[in-house]
Amino acid sequence: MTDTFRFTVAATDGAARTGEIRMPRGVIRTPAFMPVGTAGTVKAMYPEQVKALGADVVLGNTYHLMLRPGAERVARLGGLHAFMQWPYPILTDSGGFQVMSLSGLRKLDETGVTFQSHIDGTPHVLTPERSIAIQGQLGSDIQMQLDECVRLPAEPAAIERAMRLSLRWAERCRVAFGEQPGKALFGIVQGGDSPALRVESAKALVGLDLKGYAIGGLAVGEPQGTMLAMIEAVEPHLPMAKPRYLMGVGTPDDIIEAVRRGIDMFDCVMPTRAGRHGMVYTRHGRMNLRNARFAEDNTPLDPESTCPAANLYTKAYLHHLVRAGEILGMMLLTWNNLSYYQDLMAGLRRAIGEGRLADFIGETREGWAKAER
Ligand code: PRF
Repeated sequence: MTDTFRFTVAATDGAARTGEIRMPRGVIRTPAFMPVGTAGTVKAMYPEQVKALGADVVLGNTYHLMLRPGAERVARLGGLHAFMQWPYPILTDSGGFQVMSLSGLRKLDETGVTFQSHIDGTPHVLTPERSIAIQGQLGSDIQMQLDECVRLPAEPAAIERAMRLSLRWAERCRVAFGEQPGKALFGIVQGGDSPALRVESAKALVGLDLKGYAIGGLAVGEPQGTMLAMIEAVEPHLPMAKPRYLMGVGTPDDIIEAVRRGIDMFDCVMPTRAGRHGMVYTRHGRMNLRNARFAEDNTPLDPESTCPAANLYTKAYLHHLVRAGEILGMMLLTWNNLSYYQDLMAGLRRAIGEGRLADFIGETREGWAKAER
């Protein structure tokens, strides 16, 4: 049986690659940035706007959706794609990471994780099998294994225990997922800041022959250099022919450095969350529009951008909206930020295709250096 989930690398430049993941709901051009749509919405954005910016896939969260409105309800209503009017690919995170960062009272053992809802305190259990069942009810196209992510710095023994538990959970997720043509289960490499544990985790996951591999447990408190060293340790052990996803990363600079080291997929709340807090990303760096120096700045964020949020409204107006707490301020800043991130990814893809990644990175950094701080 031929699978309708297929990844092809079209061009490489050093360790960097550009290609396509084809699946029944669409094509993901890589390297890809996946806007975060935690609760069935990329906050402050219409789905069609997200697509128009060039996003081919959004991320949904098992943790949030199982608590509200509930995975069974989403399934009865036709699945997450129909529910949120996003007919393109959806990747869902498995829940473990969000349990650790959001829920109250939690207990983790071999079986899974028991936790209290951050919404109403009700108790819930997430096992590898249940996480996969929920991701199936949501209709997710790319499902993530349940894993345990430890924040850094951490004791080596704690890192090793979590990595081995995550491996055992990966096997259980693989059994629970079974064969689903057109859909994918991704494993998650753990191992903290230990190159040896990272390599061991990667090799064991590759042995499970999954359709893609994520690197988790990074951007959790360690310096950027440590994160990049972990990517470099793992990358040679991941198959060339399968997509690689760096979870929860990152800043534009993190993304560039990770793409250069062979990463194909990213997700991060940064552009959306920052946009709701007055921060904008532009070709000329990051700016906080709350700053008084924008009060009478009658120029747009970026006249050369194709996004109206960047080329039409003035900084003075955006500053006013942000200061006044207006909803439109959040909408426009989020729109601008996601536009910037998607344009960056398109630029990276084009540069890798043309074998000029180093030049593109240099030009991008020169632009940031012009930041009005
Ligand atoms: N595991 C899962 N989701 C994640 C992470 C992880 O380690 C991270 C770490 N940056 C973000 N999201 N399942």
